[in-house]
Amino acid sequence: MDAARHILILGGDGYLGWTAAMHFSARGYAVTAVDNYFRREACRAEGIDFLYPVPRLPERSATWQKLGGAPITVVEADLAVAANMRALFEQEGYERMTGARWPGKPLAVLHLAEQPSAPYSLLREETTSFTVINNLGVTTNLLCAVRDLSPDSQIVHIGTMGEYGTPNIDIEEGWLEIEHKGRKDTFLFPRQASSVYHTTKIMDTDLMWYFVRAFGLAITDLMQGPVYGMETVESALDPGLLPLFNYDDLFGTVLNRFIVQVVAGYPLTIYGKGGQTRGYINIRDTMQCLQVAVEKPAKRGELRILNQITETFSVLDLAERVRKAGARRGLDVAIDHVPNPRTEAEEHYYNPAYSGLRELGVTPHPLTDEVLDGMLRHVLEHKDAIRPEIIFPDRNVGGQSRR
Ligand code: USQ
Repeated sequence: MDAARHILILGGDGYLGWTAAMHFSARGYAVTAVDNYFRREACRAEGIDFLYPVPRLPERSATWQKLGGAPITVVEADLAVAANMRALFEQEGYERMTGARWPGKPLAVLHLAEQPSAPYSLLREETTSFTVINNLGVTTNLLCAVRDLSPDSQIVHIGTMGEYGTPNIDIEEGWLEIEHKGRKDTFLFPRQASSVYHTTKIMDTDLMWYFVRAFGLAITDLMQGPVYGMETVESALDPGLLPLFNYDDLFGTVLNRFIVQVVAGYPLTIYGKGGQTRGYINIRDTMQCLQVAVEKPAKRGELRILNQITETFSVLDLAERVRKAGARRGLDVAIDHVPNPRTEAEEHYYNPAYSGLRELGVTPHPLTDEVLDGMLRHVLEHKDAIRPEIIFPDRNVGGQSRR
């Protein structure tokens, strides 16, 4: 195995992590996927099912190999425990944990091992504190392990556009030049998150920026908007390779939820006025972005920040697009404005820059009618499994009460 091409994926069981594992494996990289199954456990504890059953990593890895893929090494470990993180970067520890041969120091570490949900981070004290401790703990453990054991490994972190919030000025890609009393300097773009989850991502960026300045690490922070879709070239090969897919109010992202709602005949749940505008991205484009970040790396001593979105929509625009896509298949659904369970601006200015990844070679795939129809087709196959009661249960996730 070529040591220079080892990719370590932290959070390898997740929606993006498993999809990335196959993406890099198919392109000749030796992939190690690490996860503690937090998302599965949290969903079970909250009474949430995925849209379809998703086998655990060893089974998915076996399916991938049966279809001709190279072995994806699987590690089940909690990376908030520093010793587990460090073991991944040393031959003896790696071989003990995986039972597989050491593929060498990683060329890149994809850091996706975080609690990813804004509403879950505000559900109750326990989930708030878990989000902070887990997300910052994993990031800190990773930064220390790379600094001490593998400083040439590039870190590619999935950040979030939500770090910037919805400011009344144009959003730049990570940095802003400020002129103050006749002097100029460049700073991280002002951040103002709308949840504890998004705040942990701001804190990740601050930690990474310190480790870059102090220890010369090479880090790319990809500020991603809500992702949609489930099909990539690899996941289309077998139903057992599809990523986990949530449509509940905690872990489901808005477009994936709306598609399921149309199929279930459930009125589309627009939170509040629906003017909330975000940058969206197809899961296929997320894979391209991760690949260019790895293959055109940040330099040692650089924190490179790129905004990872394809186009912007308001929630209302999205609902209208999905409603029309459903109508073309004879699925008629109403659009409902429900009281917003979150604290966020419902009408605001939004103009982010996002040319950096295109300049590095990403070819964006916009949200076309064909893409929407492809998602509907997939979800229709699981229509009978949809549980309408998990779409919009009565719970407060950070805003005013619904009643
Ligand atoms: N929304 C609705 N109705 C719904 C669900 C969501 O109107 O049924 C609204 C939300 O209030 C929000 C927008 O749609 O204004 C996006 O919500 P979301 O749940 O799709 O996305 P968000 O909570 O922001 O988080 C997701 C991912 C997170 C990622 C983030 C990128 O879960 O990991 O960081 O998207 S961003 O939104 O740019 O911060």
